[in-house]
Amino acid sequence: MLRLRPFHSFPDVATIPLRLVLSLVLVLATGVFAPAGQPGKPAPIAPKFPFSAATAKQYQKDYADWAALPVEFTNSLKMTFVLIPPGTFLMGSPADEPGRNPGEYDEGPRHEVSLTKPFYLGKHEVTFGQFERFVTATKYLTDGERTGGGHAHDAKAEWKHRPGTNWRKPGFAGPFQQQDRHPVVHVSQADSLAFCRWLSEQPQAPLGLTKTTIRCDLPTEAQWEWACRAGSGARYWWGADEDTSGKLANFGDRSLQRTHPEWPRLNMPMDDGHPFLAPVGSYQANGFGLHDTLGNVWEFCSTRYEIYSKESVTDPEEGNTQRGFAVRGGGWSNSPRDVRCATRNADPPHFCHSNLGFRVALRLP
Ligand SMILES: [Ca+2]
Repeated sequence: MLRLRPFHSFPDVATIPLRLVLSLVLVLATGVFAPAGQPGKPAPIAPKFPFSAATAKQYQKDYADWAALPVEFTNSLKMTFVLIPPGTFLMGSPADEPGRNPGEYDEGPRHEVSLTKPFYLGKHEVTFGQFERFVTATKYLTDGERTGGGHAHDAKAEWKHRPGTNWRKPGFAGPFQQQDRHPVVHVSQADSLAFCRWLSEQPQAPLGLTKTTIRCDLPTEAQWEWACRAGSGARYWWGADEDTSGKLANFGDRSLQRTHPEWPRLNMPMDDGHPFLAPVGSYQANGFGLHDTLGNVWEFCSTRYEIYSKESVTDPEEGNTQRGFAVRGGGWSNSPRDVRCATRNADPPHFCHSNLGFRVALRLP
């Protein structure tokens, strides 16, 4: 497997594969990076959807080898990114999926989406510690801090504007000790994009990928769902059934019920020990190596909510400008029906909530 060390641990020249050197030469000569591929060898063909987690992992490795890109790399903020290869999948849920939402945030029609470009996606949600480094460096004030607070739940699951809550004071209605490895919350979509702009200027990329050739952004909603599913056509990336192990995702569960006995929502049957946020990476990864795509916090996307097309679409980017930005994956407070791969919701660009965060996508040209 081609696997580079992080950029700050510069690899021995003798270990640099020739194709990667050629990529670097291309960058230096043209300022443009493109996966070099193997001369005369076509890119690996994406597996036919749906496919298993093992197939996803193998395809990811094959594509990385072909493109001379690392499957994973870690930047100077200790943010790890994984390569998400291109492919075609069915986005949305079938009409008979249990818990399907046909209302304001319709998941149908299930339709074919092709993503033609590889990209990198954060292996984890952006953490409190990473966001704190951004704020320390830039003196940035989040939307919640500027406007008097975000939204948070009380012990009966009612959420509303709670003055004084912000990314440093999430306002959970129970004991909570903030850790650097918790996902940051109370960050709006605008705050997330500000973090991405700052991150673009940081030394972070492996050899051959520089800030002139990659762009830090949020994933589009289609990129998010393709990456989350990692081949799964089922309700969850691990299959059709709700988790009973407490090892797959941080949802509303017995630990939340124990902390808030009057919590009215249906919770998962397991006890994962985290009534609110869990440190990122506490649960198993999906086939592409991503943690917490489902659960822990909802994640902002770069695109706005839009009613799905009935037709096949390629690299969808546009959304409905009258709607909010897509948020996906569900969070610590949610019921099983609201944390499926196809679950959709949307929020305005300056909205902040104690179960809403983000992960970063790196766009390749
Ligand atoms: Ca939990």
